[in-house]
Order: sequence, then C-alpha cells, then structure tokens
Amino acid sequence: MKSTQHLLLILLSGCFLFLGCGSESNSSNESDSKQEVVLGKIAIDNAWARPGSQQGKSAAYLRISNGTASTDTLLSFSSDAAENVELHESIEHDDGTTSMQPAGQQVIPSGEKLRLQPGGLHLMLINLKRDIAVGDSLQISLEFARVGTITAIAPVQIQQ
Ligand SMILES: [Cu+2]
Repeated sequence: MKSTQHLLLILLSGCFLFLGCGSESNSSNESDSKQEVVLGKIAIDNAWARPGSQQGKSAAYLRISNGTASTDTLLSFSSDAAENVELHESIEHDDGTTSMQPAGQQVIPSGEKLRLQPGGLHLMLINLKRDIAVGDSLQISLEFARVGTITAIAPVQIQQ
C-alpha cells in the first residue's frame, strides 16, 4: 500500500512538471507546444535543421522529453543526410566570440526535457551526403540506453 502511494506521488509530481513546462513554452513559442510530453515514452519534437551543401556541414536542433519513469542516456546519433553526427555545445567567450566543442554524454531524468537549440546544444551534421535546402527534410535518429533508437523527421529551415 505504501509503495502504491509513493508511486502515485511520483506520477503526480511528474504531471505538474509537464504542465509547468507546457505553459512556459506556450507563451514563448506556439509551435513549441505542438506535442506535449507523453507519459510512458520518450518523445522528440520541434526538430529542424539548417540548410547545407553536399560534403559540408549543417546543424540540427530538437527537443527531447522523457515521459518514462526512468532516467535515460543518449548514446549515439545518426542521420540519413550525413556521414557523421556529433553532439556539440556552443560556448560564448568573454570577448563575445563563440566556439563549439563536443558535448559530453547527456543524461535525461524522468519527467525532464533536453533542448537542443541555437547557441546551446546542437547536433552537428558532418559530411553531408547531399545538398539540403529549405523545404527538404531529413531523418535524425537518437539512440538511448533504455528505450533504444528513436527517429525524428527534421524539416530544413533558416530558423525555427
Ligand atoms: Cu557544432
């Protein structure tokens, strides 16, 4: 009985977390709330990628919501449009310049979101297999330690 109540509490606090995030994103960006966190699964939404040229680079962004009861860890990334996909983070220096570096392993606790967005974490699409232009779309696959691989479709846009 006690453990049931405990579980209920966890579920309830999880719901409040999601509601909080939802209303916050509603005010800032309508499209940000198209898909809300779905309990029981890891969801990816708001995926998009910048245009790029064959053999060149591009960056892709998305939001990951962990609606499962467990922490999960991002292991690897791939795309049908690039030979190699790396997780990077942008860093702003004191002199105003920015650079980027490979980001460490990302752990997403239950009920939390991870945002990949300009100026922060992003997926670097390296050695593009084809030109990607506005109006195209590409696949981005994320491999998680627990739930396995999830593939999202990312439209190519200039900005979100
Ligand atoms: Cu980068």
